[in-house]
Amino acid sequence: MDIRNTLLAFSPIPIALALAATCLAGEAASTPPPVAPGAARLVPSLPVAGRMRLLIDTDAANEIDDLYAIALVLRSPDRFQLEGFVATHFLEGNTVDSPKTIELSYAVIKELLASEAGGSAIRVERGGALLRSLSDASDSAGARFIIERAHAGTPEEPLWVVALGAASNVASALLLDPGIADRIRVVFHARSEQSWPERSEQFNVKGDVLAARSLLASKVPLVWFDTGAQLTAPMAETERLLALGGMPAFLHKYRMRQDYFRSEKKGFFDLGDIAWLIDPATCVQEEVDVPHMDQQMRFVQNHDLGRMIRVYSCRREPVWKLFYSRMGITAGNQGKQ
Ligand SMILES: [Ca+2]
Repeated sequence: MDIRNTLLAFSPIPIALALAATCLAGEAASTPPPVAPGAARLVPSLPVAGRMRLLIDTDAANEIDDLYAIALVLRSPDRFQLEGFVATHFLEGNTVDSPKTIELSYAVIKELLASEAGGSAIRVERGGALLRSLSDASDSAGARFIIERAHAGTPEEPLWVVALGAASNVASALLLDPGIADRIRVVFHARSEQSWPERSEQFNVKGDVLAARSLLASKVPLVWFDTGAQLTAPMAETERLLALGGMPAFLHKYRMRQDYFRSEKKGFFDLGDIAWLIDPATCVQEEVDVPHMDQQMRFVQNHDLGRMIRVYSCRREPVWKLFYSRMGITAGNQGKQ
């Protein structure tokens, strides 16, 4: 069903705001951008240098891109102080079997971590089911883990929560303890750049629409990561990981598990989120008003939810160059050891 034409009545971003969209790459963390009038919502800004406290919420068993994203985190201790992972559910067709798919994600996260020295010691918690309403949290060990690690920091040293699957756990954490909103920054992988600003069409959003809506309506500083399809990788490129052994080899071998993973046109979407956190110049971003969303995943712009960062394009070559260099492949070492 093509409903885009029916959505043209929704107001696009005003031209003045579009012209004022700001590229924040390299912005000093000490000077956060202004918040829209009447909305006490901080616009996230990446620290220019140094480490970020990071927690990854992932539906790792659903796809292959989560694993490449996690690997980049594990090989970037200069940038990330990794607090751990939450395993998240995912859609199968049009339904979500939360207990089953959370367990699948948990197992794949543990399998990947076991391939990397020291990885098995990293904490992994299980997330919860879908939200039952916009204000009804789904309590879980994963949501409590997010709350715990949020309180371990301060507004000046926030926890960055990257949701690479449905937003159930981070939305629930915010509902269970709204006091964490100023102690976390949320990056939500909601890749749907072709249909912005009319609607989202994305798998993670569809996986828990109430959670995505709750996240938008919350006060949490938010990055709407709206891209990543550009991050394709021919088999011949990732095949170079085999010679490195360990986790890099695991990543390429994982591509053999499904025909879909082997496709030359396969996007490694979630890799973009992590590359952006390390080097925002690998992607392109803007600052926009936070929209509301209805249950049909259509955006409704009332200009009353403050501002957020929207990352809307990734540059393929710099992202993969960053990834391969962190895995141990450089121009002079093409994975041959
Ligand atoms: Ca994912």
